[in-house]
Amino acid sequence: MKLETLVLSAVILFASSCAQQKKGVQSNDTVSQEGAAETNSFSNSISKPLVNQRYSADPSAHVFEGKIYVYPSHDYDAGIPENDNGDHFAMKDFYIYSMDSVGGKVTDHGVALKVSDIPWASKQLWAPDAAYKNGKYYLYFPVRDKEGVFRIGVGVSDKPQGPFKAQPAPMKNAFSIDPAVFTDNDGQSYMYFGGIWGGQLQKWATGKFDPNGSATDLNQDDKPALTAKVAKLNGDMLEFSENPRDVVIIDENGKPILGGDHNRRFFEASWMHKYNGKYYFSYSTGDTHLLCYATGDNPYGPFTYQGVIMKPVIGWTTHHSILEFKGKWYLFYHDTELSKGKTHLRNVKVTELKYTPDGKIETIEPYTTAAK
Ligand code: FUB
Repeated sequence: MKLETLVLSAVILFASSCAQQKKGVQSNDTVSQEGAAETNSFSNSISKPLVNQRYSADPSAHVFEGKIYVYPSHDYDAGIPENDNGDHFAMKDFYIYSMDSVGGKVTDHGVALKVSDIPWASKQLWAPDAAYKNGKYYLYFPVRDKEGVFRIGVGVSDKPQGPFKAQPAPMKNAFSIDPAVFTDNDGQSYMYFGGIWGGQLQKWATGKFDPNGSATDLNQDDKPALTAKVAKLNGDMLEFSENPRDVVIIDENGKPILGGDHNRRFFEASWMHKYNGKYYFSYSTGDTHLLCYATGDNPYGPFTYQGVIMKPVIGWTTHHSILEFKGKWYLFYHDTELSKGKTHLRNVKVTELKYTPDGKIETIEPYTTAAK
């Protein structure tokens, strides 16, 4: 085991033992500041939580009307024990935030959409994204339908902060979790989506939902890994105009990344951005907790694996977005600083992202190595 892995494991163990020892920590979405002194595992975080009044995760950031709008999940404690299926992520609504500048005041716009307002949904409102076209704003969200299958829906609003009115049915041919919408310079929008394990992508391996499909991935370590999906959106932004395609990530030899390559294979949290004419597909590796990226020449790929954007944060999940604002690039991400290490109670953060002259992204360490 590498020294950095040992150090990180020790930090995670310390953080979760603090969380377990702690009495009377928040029981729902109210963030307790009590006991902050014992959280020195986070004292070397490179950035502070953006939102302190409630938990927030999976931040999708966009510039709308000259401001940065952040569309996160809203974590709360439903009292559901942690499992590999992600049942403890039981979110039921979205709150949206905006800011005039990174580091400036964060405006809380309140509730933008609730599970109870989505006619076909049952539970688990997971990571959203947003887009703009022709005077309307669109909020894309994954949620389980009444049969427990994750599908992707869309809500519409006149304002970036909502409230959003959900369409009466999920988007056709959209499934699994973590929608991310990218609009290219020609105005065409694409949705990237999917996530394995609790995100159920492996249950769609045949193109149809198989309730008896594998609980994790394809269980074929020597075969190409499951991929995220991408599809063009219609002009009305409410449906796809084509069947979803595979987002293939290849290695330096042009071969697809294999299912057993857990440090590089796609798990969840797709994001697409463009830098100097190249398409950067980024994602989480899930059980190895890395944010990675791969580059290509067009929105469909294939994308060649390039490296790690961010090393593991404290907390199981890692999920991000990448945004250019006033000439600088930023990584929005989350960790579990406010809950002192509880996997399902996360908080959104932001830090600057830098490129090397050859277009590589410099790897970010979320905690500095200097102790206290
Ligand atoms: O927030 C619930 C799930 O956790 C998201 O959909 C994943 O990306 C992971 O962050």
